Amino acid sequence: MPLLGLLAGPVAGFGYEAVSVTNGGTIAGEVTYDGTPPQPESFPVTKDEKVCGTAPKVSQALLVGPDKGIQNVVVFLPDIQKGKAQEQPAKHPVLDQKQCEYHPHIQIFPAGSTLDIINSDGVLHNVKTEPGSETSFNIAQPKFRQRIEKSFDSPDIVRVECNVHGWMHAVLVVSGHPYYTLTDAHGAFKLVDVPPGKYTLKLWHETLGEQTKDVTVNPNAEVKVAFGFKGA
Ligand SMILES: [Cu+2]
Repeated sequence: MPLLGLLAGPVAGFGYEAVSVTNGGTIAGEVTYDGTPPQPESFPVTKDEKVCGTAPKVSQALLVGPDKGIQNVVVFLPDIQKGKAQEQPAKHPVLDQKQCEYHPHIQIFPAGSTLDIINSDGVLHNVKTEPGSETSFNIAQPKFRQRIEKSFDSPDIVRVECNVHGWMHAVLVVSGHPYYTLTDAHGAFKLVDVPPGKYTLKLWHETLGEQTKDVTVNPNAEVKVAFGFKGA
């Protein structure tokens, strides 16, 4: 609804103000798994084997490295009011369905983006998000429909699944400002150019849940924060 978007003003809104950041600090840290991580779930391919392949699909939901670092944890500052401007990407972000898996499994893009949902497989997929939210939709994407465009106007964390291939899961993180990141393969993260001040730092993981910690960012300094998620 472009008209509504126009009336509501710039998407960069959400109570967030872009300013030039001088003497910004860094929040750096690690997220580790406390205990022995479970083996990733594995799902047999039960249809469309010619395209999906015959090897079982291994869940990407919980990735724990040899050093116990947890990859793909969303790390962000939920309450930040001002900071550097959020850049809109030059190209549409893409969610590709290839060999009956989503690529990438998880991604962050700014609110106001249009996501290109691509069907590279030439089989029927169904792209479904959680019901009951502004970002809820449920679209069949037959083999001849190679691209669907979907706009995401508000910050959110959106789970995507395919009802045709039950193992397919993805996460879209729609950011309201640039202070969002994902942990790397070692569970490490860094948020830079944060205006000095006190913040709540939030973590979100698709199976482990959420955690928060209070952090104080000092000018031109790095604050270190460690998080642990306990195994079930
Ligand atoms: Cu599918």
